[in-house]
Amino acid sequence: MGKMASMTKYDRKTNPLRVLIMIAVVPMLFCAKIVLSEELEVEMLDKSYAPEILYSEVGDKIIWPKSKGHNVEFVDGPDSFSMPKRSKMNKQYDIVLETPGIYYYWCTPHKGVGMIGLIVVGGDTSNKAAIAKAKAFGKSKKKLESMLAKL
Ligand SMILES: [Cu+2]
Repeated sequence: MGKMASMTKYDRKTNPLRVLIMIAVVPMLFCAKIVLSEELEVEMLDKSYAPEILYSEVGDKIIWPKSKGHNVEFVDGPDSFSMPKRSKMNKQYDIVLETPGIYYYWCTPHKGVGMIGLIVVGGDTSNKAAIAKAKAFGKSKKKLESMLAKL
C-alpha cells in the first residue's frame, strides 16, 4: 500500500499531459522569437534608397546589400541611439535596431543629392520634430521635409 501511494505521487509529477504541454510549448516560444524578427532589405540604387522610408519592428534585421559607390551613414535617431560606425563603400551593411523611433541616414558621397533614408521602428514617430532639425545638405533638405510629411 505504501508503494502504491508513492507511485501516485510520482505519477502526478510526471503527468503525461504536463509533459506534452512542455514538449509543445517550449519549442513554440523559440519559434515565436524567430518568426517575429524579420529580415528587411533596402536597395542602394543610383542616387536613392529603395524603399526610402522603411517600416520595421524592434529587433528586425535591416540589410543594405552591397552596391557600388554607396554606403550607409546614420545621422540621427531616438534619444538612446548611439550612432554605429558608417558602413564601408561597396559593402553589405546589416543592423538591428532595438529602440522604437525614427532613424535618419544618408549615403556619404550622395548626401547632398537626395540619397537619404528613414527607418520607422515600432511605428513610433515621436522624435519627428528632432529629425526635422537634423542636418541635411542641398537637395536632401526638401526631400527630408517631404519624407517626414508622409509619416
Ligand atoms: Cu550613394
